[in-house]
Amino acid sequence: MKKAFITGINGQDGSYLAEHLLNLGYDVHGTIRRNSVPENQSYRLGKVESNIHTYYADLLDQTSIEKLLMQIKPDEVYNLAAQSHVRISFDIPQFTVQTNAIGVINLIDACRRIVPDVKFYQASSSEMFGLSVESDAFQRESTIMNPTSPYGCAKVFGYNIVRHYRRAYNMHACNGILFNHESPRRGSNFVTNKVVKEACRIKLGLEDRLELGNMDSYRDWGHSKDYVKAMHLIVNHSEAEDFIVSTMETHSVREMCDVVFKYLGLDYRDYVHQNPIFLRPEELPYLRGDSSKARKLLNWKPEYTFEQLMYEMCDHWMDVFQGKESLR
Ligand code: NAP
Ligand code: F7E
Repeated sequence: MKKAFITGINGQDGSYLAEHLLNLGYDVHGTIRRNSVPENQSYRLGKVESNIHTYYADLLDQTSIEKLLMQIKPDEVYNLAAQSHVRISFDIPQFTVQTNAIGVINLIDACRRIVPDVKFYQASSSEMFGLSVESDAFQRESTIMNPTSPYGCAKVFGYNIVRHYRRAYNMHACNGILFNHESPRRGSNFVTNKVVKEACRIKLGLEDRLELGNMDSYRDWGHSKDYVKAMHLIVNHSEAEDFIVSTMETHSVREMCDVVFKYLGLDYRDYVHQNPIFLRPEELPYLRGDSSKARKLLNWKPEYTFEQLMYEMCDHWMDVFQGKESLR
């Protein structure tokens, strides 16, 4: 039985990855951070919590990481732990850089010393590309990185240190450069879940307005369930390499509002207002990933369309607000 170790297992991706790896027959281990309120911390793991092993650890606490690597001796390590909110990275830049950059070297160096043959996956991000777009309006593996946030800058360090350890120490270390991916389990301060949740409340008469920041930025939005399958394929590819994972489509925040509100029988223009408080000091205006390499070498492609993703999120929140909650 192969052993997988997932940092940030109670996050959106960690929970879907745990389910996917269990289905593939893995023994699944993962880390959770200590929180003063333990209730609900593992709610995303509801379906699988009794079938996995969870431990308190923090990427910034080297001893906690080393102890677990020595104890578990995993075959595969998925580093998903991060301060993952781009706007909040402007508020807490040093914590973001500590976790998203220094945290990666803490973990990969511990792997080099304790489990040098491990297959290592780093959760890299399209946010690393920032302002760079190719002339055909895509970002791909060869696109120059020009990040626009503390989050993006820190992820560029993580990406580079993983490539360095691959070359310097011959480690099987890979980056998945994932474009935005969402689900009913997405944190509700990311734009998709914020829009869906508030639109459902408006539909049910519980709310009458929704305030957003920049509605004219474009994102390549996929489903987390599809993307965790790519993580497993990336790390198990014969060569340790870096791969873009994306839908190859892009939509503006405004278009996303239109799709969500229309599905609920509403017109977003009647409810959505801009509030500058949600604008960012520097914006990343446009993302569209070229995932041809992953599609060709890994035989991966997303199953969800953009509309199916948004409809699933709407159905989830309508169920929640009507007392029929189910973990999706
Ligand atoms: P998420 O839901 O925010 O999960 C992040 C996890 O990391 C949480 O369990 C969090 O714990 C944990 N964490 C935060 N700081 C930590 C620290 N210092 N030590 C240990 N654990 C820590 O994010 P996600 O959407 O699942 O994303 C997973 C990874 O993919 C992240 O690295 C993210 O940056 C990256 N990524 C995400 C996307 C996307 O669109 N979702 C795209 C590209 C890359 P708490 O809940 O206790 O904070
Ligand atoms: O913003 C705009 C905002 O916070 C998307 C993370 O998973 O993907 C994610 O980062 C867009 C931006 O995600 C609001 O300005 C407008 O242009 O949902 P988001 P993100 O910043 O793209 C990347 C790939 C990651 O790696 C990250 O971990 O929507 N926007 N109004 C808003 N965004 C938010 N959050 N709230 C608003 O009210």
